Amino acid sequence: MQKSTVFITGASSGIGYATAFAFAKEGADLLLCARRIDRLEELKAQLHAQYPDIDIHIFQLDVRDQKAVHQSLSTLPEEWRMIDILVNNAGLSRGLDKLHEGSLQDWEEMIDTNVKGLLYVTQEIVPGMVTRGSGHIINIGSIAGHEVYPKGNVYCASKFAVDAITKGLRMDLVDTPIRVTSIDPGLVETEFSSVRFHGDEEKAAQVYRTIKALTAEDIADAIVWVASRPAHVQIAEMIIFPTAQASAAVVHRTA
Ligand code: NDP
Ligand code: 8X3
Repeated sequence: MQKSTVFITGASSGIGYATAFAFAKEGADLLLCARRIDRLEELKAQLHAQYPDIDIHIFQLDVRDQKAVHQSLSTLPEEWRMIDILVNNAGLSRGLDKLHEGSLQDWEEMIDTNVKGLLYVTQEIVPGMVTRGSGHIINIGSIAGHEVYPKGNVYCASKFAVDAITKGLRMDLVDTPIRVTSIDPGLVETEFSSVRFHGDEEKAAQVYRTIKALTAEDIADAIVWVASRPAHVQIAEMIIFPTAQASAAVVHRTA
């Protein structure tokens, strides 16, 4: 992992943020993007203070904007072009509504970010991996990409799409040394629910009520683990639940 280049999308918060620290600990150089550049600047300063020997390059990017994705990734400084590990993490849910009562804007935001944004980034990065004959793509899917739950409709559809894209990409790269992995968590306490409920913190807190949810660090730990297996070992997918969760909808709450 030492001096590998790891590109993490959506590093300004939650799983992406924790993953930056986890790879920094292993001595990897970090390419980090998100829309909130102020957060990334703060993260970069903290990482540098703790891990002075690694190189970090941050940039502002909305993965929904195909032209911006192409522009920023095709004009990266020379020393940042050889990406060893891509962590396609940028994503979000918006709303928890019956389909017929859902918001068109919420649907478009989820599909544009979770599906199209992931595709745009992947298409920019994978050709270089193919040319070099090495690389690892780690997509952050979800249990929502394996099971639909009530009112999860479009978010679940977007994560089912991530599952299909991961499987398809793995098939398309099977004749190369490139690995493709999906990390599929259940409940992880991040800003995810606050974003889902458009900033309603009370509603967001209810999601993690009386259970010990996973932390972003738990997921980061799994991401570094899959990335650090020997080159011939490809972890295809990993579903990770808190111990109090048994499926998308079965969660044991003590009150
Ligand atoms: P957070 O809300 O804490 O983090 C989401 C990250 O994605 C932020 O850094 C955000 O940055 C970034 N992001 C969102 N939209 C865009 C965009 N258009 N362009 C670039 N970056 C974007 O949530 P999590 O850390 O929990 O979520 C990370 C991933 O994990 C998501 O794909 C989510 O679906 C998945 N996941 C989360 C689970 C959970 O329970 N928390 C469970 C299963 C999967 P910014 O706003 O600055 O752009
Ligand atoms: C996030 C997990 O169950 O809230 O993808 O959809 S869930």
